[in-house]
Amino acid sequence: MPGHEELRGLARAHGFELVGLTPAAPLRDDLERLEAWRDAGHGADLGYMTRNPPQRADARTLLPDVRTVVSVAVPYGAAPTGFAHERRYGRVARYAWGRDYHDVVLPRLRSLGAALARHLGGRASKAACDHSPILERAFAARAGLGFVGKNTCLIRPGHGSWFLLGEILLDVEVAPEPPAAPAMSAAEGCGTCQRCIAACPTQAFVGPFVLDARRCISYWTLETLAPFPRELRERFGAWVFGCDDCQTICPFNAFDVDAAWPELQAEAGVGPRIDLAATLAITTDAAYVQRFAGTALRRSGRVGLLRGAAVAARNVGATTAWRALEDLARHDPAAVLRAHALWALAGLDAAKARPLLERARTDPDPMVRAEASAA
Ligand code: B12
Ligand code: SF4
Ligand code: SF4
Repeated sequence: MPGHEELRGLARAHGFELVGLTPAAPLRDDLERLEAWRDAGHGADLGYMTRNPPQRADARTLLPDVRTVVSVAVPYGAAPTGFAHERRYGRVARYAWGRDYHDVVLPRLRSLGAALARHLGGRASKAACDHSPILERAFAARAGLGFVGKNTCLIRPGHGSWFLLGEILLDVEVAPEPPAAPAMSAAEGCGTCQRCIAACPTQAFVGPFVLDARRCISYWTLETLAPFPRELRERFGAWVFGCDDCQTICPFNAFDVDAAWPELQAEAGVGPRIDLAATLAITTDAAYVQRFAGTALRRSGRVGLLRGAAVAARNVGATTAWRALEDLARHDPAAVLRAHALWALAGLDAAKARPLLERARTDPDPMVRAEASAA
């Protein structure tokens, strides 16, 4: 059986520099935490993680004969602390600047999985990244890749948290590697720091290590097509896709890290910002797919992204987007877009928006009528 150095060499040859492995025994403490999170309603409608917690804490859900979980961390590059919206741009979280990471990470993981299985004499391997129902941070922490911070992100001292996680499940046992340094516990890692909790613009942390997705900008902009809660909208600032605020503030992220692969660099995708007027002028799904093909933004769909772009337009004072917002408010078939466009127009210029708001009082959709009344 090859040694750990040989396994690392194989991983490196596939582009994975940060690798750890752990026996596949189910996660116990993490299962309790996941259940508590679900029971408190913090998981919102993220059904695939909350439906059956014991399965999420047990890698056998994905590969019945699993014996070893190999975790990888893929740096996507550090995000800057500031953002120049110039009253016209919406902000994209760092992990989504380049090509869609699911498309980039999974094929390499599968190919590494096949190579590892071959070398170790296994029969099967399974690759997972993000969408699989498995607690990726918890397995990665147990594999020694880092510790879970109070912002709930996996942090690796010396690297920060600007990385994605992926796993390869193997049906062969690999003796655990002796740790290079003693693993840092969550309490040791963060110490008395609480910066991320204070920095969250929507106060999404109910306490250290506990995030309520129902208040998180990342959840609202990525995971649901529902209307944004009115009381949170102004706090979304310029964010249109994800949010990095609880990571940029973290002292472990106080230095520059490069993206591991060219596909994850800004030049390969949409980069740090999108023009709000141009985005809000996208009227068909086909035009949307063409604009955002190959990037993670494609996953929100036209309605999901334009809803956030309307809110950002008001928050940054993007009067350049007035025309596009007016068109959405008048004609868009999606009620959620008509409603969010009205909210944006009312905030940009209440007097000028009045005729549109009056008109919307007879809109066929109750959500739009309610928005017009509230404005
Ligand atoms: C659902 C989800 C979300 C939700 C909920 C996030 C959350 N914190 O729960 C939303 C949409 C809000 C979200 C946002 C983001 N996400 Co997300 N998300 C997921 C997903 C699919 C499941 C997470 C989950 O199960 N949450 C439930 C909670 C209870 O579990 P958990 O956060 O994983 O925590 C477990 C352990 O870390 C541990 N733990 C928790 N607390 C404590 C406390 C102590 C003391 C200890 C020791 C351990 C511990 O126990 C928990 C298990 O119960 C994972 C992929 C996956 N399949 O795992 C990606 C994932 C966690 N997301 C990721 C990313 C990149 C993000 C964003 C940075 C994207 C962005 N820029 O907008 C933000 C970060 C927001 C944040 N602070 O978490 C990465 C994280 C990489 C990293 N370095 O940690 C993952 C792993 C995807 C990937 N493959 O790379 N995400
Ligand atoms: S991603 Fe943004 S909104 Fe969500 S917890 Fe972090 S700082 Fe708060
Ligand atoms: S900001 Fe402070 S408390 Fe939050 S994760 Fe980083 S070190 Fe931990």
